[in-house]
Amino acid sequence: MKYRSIPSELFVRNREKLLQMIKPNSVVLVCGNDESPRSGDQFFTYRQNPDLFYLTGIDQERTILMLAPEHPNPKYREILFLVYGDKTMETWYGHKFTEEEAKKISGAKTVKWLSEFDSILGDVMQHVEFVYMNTNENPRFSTSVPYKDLRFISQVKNRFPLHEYKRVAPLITKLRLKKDEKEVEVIQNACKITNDAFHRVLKFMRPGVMEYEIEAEITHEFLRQGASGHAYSPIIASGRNACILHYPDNDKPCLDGDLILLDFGAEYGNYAADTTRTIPVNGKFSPRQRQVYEAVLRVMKQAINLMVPGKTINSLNLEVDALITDELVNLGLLKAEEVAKERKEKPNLEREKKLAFKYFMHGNSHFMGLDVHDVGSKDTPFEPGMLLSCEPGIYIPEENIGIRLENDILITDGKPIDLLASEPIEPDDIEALMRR
Ligand SMILES: [Mn+2]
Repeated sequence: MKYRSIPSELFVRNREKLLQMIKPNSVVLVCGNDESPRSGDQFFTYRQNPDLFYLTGIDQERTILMLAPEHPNPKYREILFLVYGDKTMETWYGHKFTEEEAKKISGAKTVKWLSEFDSILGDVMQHVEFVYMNTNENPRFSTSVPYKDLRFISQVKNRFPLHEYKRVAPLITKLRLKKDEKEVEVIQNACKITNDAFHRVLKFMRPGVMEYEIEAEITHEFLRQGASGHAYSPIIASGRNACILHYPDNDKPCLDGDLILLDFGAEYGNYAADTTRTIPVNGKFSPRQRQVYEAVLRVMKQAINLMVPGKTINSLNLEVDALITDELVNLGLLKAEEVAKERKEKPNLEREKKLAFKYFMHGNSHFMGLDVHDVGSKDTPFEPGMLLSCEPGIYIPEENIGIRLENDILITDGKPIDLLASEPIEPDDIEALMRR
């Protein structure tokens, strides 16, 4: 692994918490991802299923976790099934975990090879009534490709059609939403690496460089610090491209006088950081750019303080819309009378129909964790330990301006904690760092 090992106590604790949520007479079966085909004989870089990782810490393909806490044989109560690394396989593809290594990482009591899975499953199913299995219930996820969980479910169900099947996803979602201290430490490191990459960009930036050269600078810093890479495809969007929210190209030259929006984050130990900064290509904001920038920054500072227990993403969005709307009036983009009319006559208007939506057309926050857009819904009430982005923006394509600022905020009982608080954001600081 490129990252410092995570203490196995985290994964032991996660499994204990999950077992407290299941019915008696149950088995839990959670599988890891298999390799994803790329082209020819190649696979995409491996990425573990976040739920399997959350419960085991095992970063290896095709791993299966089986929890049957009431099984009469204590050795069958908690089993990790792993790919067996034989000589030929290890010669070509490298090391696979040994039994001892897998126990050390996960704290699991029993480790077996996948070749034994079918026969042990046959035994365990004799003793249980309920079978908890996993699917990806992330509300943002939809695919027509039958992924590993679905194939695993049909394999088990074909063999044991009369057991009662249950969803484990809502239970794991509940757990993943609230971060353990150990998780926060890992995320903090992902944020530190991301911040370092931003400093690198501030030194590198000048008119004429290509957007992909900036992407390369960021990637360089990520990899040299043990990150597995980007937590998502980085958005390096100069000038008007910044108004394309998920701009994927990163292939244009950065022009003197333009702003450049950078939305990027390191993935470290499978945890994501997620930041956005918008900086002047030539190192100095024009008066208008600075005016819009300061408006977004004011909103961000206020929005962070609104991120307290009891709020939801939906309720926070409405509050941030109001802040943005006031700024849009000050910037001369909306008329005060029209805003006053909207507020008075249509106080419950949906976001998409509001005046402000023309210039701020995305949400302010998403949950974060093992996925950059992590589990949890827009109506999940915030609780201490939850981690969310805070990312207001103002986009004015007709002025070639798109500004978004984004930090990662940990909800607490008191004041929210900004995990990216030390990443430069004040316009004077940005200009000073770019001068050097
Ligand atoms: Mn984000």
